[in-house]
Amino acid sequence: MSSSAVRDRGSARVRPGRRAALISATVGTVAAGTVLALATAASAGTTLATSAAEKGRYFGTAVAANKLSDSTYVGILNREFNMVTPENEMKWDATEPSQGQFNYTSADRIVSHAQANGMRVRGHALAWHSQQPGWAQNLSGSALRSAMVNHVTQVATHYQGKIHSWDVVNEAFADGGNGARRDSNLQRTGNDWIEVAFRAARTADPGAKLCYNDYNTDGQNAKSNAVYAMVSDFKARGVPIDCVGFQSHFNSASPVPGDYQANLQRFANLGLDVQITELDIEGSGTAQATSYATVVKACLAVSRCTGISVWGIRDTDSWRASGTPLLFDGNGNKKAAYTATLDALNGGTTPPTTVPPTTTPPTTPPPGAGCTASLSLQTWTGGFVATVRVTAGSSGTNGWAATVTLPAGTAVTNAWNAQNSGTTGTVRFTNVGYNGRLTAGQSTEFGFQGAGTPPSGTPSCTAS
Ligand code: 9MR
Repeated sequence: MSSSAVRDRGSARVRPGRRAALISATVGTVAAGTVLALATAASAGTTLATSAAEKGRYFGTAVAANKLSDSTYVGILNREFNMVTPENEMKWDATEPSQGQFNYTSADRIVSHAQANGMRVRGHALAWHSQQPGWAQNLSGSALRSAMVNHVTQVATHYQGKIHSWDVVNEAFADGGNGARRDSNLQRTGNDWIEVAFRAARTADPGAKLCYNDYNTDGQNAKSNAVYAMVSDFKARGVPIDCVGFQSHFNSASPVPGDYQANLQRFANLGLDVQITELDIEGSGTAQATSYATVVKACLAVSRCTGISVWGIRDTDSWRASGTPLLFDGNGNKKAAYTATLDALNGGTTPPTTVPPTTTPPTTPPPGAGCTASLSLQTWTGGFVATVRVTAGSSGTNGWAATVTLPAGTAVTNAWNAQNSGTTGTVRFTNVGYNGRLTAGQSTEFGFQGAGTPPSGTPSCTAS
């Protein structure tokens, strides 16, 4: 039976909005999660939320508080989604318009609506260079740093226990090819501003998942490599981070990258969740629908991709309305993109990965070999990021060292998941504390960034 037939039958049985009301009335004070589970069971596979829930994921949308009085909008919201992200209402300019004076009116409205309807909330965003109130824009140095920490603490405390995931820091890396941090007043307070924000958020709301969120990081490129390096470093040093958000704003100039799934997977392999946080895809018809299906299938194929949120409900609700990038048209009708998304959620022919690839035996290692290493590169003019995959031979390893020979004039500028001795010529990378011990055939990856010409050839590997 086609999923649209299932959908039609489901709709005929009971209108979803009424079903939600009935369940809420029946269970009364039962926890919100339980309400969600019951609603899921009653409407399996007929809405985005229920289909995603069957795959262990959420399906969310950005919500604008001023649209909660629009009955068409709210009807779709309540029927189709089980996660909401306030589109602008939790940003710094909205929540702290004057220093130390917090205003949660609009954001609270969205949170209340979510709680009343069994939806979870993604908080967005605690620290960001954009949409700062004027007073913060005019601060710098230690005054700005203190104001930022206070803001994170106050807002995360206000919503403590109500937020599934927080975008603690948003868009902190620059576009372009050098993998640098974005210049901003926050960045100028010191490179550690990001980890300081994460630590403050953890203290304020230990139950919320803490995410780093960005755009143009959806495929493997210099920007996503730089985020990857930061997250690796955070994990190695115990900075509290639980998830990475991939905004996934796509159009013809910036389509869904071919390595989208692989990119989600490599972040998941660092031992945290990945989330698709602001999905929209400009276009129409089959092409748009196919792209949506690609994104959904990629998430379903990555076991730690825990949910997908679109950036608005109807095309007319979008920040890019002229690109008609969403799942419902301006009248609230389901588009082809909606059907493709629902079908992809219901398809699930790709089973979730239950074993992270870092522990999956790769192709058979040479018998008796201590370890082998392979190199992959992302390059740009004047620089590169190298990812080295170390695979243990038949005896496993207690530790390993991989040696890479760099061309003259090339230098390592940064390394993660390994310790380098030297930066030029023949550079030896040894394991760090958590990735030296590999069982036979097991792999791990480390990376380094370099200035100059990338290395060629296969790194050598020795095991101890
Ligand atoms: O959708 C948001 C739009 O209403 C605002 O005017 C805009 C202002 O910066 O922010 C939009 O949301 C952005 C989100 O907060 C962060 N990622 C990019 C989104 C689109 O610009």
